[in-house]
Amino acid sequence: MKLSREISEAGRFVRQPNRFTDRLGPPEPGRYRLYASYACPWAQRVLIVRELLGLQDFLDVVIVDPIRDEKGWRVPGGDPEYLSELYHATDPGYTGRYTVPCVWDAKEGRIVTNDFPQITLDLEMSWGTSPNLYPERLRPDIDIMNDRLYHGLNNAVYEAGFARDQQAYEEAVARVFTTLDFLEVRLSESAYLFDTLTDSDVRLYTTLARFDTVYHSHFKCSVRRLVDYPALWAYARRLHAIPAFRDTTDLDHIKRHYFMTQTNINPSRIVPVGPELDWSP
Ligand SMILES: N[C@@H](CCC(=O)N[C@@H](CS)C(=O)NCC(=O)O)C(=O)O
Repeated sequence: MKLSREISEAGRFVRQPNRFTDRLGPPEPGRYRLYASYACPWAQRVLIVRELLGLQDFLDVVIVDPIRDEKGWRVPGGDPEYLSELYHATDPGYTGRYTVPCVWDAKEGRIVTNDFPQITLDLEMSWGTSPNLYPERLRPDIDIMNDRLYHGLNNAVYEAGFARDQQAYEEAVARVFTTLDFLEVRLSESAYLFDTLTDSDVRLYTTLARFDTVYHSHFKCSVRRLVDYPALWAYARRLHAIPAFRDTTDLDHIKRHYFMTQTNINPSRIVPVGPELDWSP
């Protein structure tokens, strides 16, 4: 499995760099197509921002099949059959994992970007400005928060789940819960991470949406559940009530993807029943 290349000698998961890092040009109907999975937290960020900013006419979306086999993500409708074909059309020598989210430029016939942290910022800075999810006055603070969220939570849950070493796992789990504890305090004083809804809330939400259903069990982030954090759980449900968040949250795709595709962690491919969660605000 290619993921094994991203396991260090010390058994830590070290994510591959993003291969395609060009920036999106100006919006042009029919030109750009986002390949996304409802299962993937990095892809859901882009789906949420696209809908919040009303960019549906400028960014087409293709949702890939949630179950991935050894050939990678499959495209329902078969154009192309596998996402890998777009990676190889762009770079015939590509040897990494074929990841979502990525943006295909139909005009130039290439993947412009699979650089997930930058895609939402590009949309926010140059494609749609209302609501302003990346206001200039908050940018330095949002950048710091996003960095903290990535290392302490968004990617740390993967570091816990994919660790091949007890100490590496424990270190990642400790970071996850230190971060959740910090966020619980912050969100007990404020409705959003800042005084208005921002890119950071989108990034936090997609990890929280998967936490009790997948990360708590499958990735062994088991110290506490999201529902054990009153302010964070209320915040997650409040965001879920916003259509752009709710419409792009598909727990069926999420569960089937993680439990049936990551067979290194769950060889039986059994998808758990539950947990029962009431997402109403
Ligand atoms: N582009 C990043 C993050 C995006 C990412 O990991 N997406 C996952 C889904 S959540 C994916 O597409 N994985 C494909 C694979 O592992 O083959 C990476 O290369 O690690």
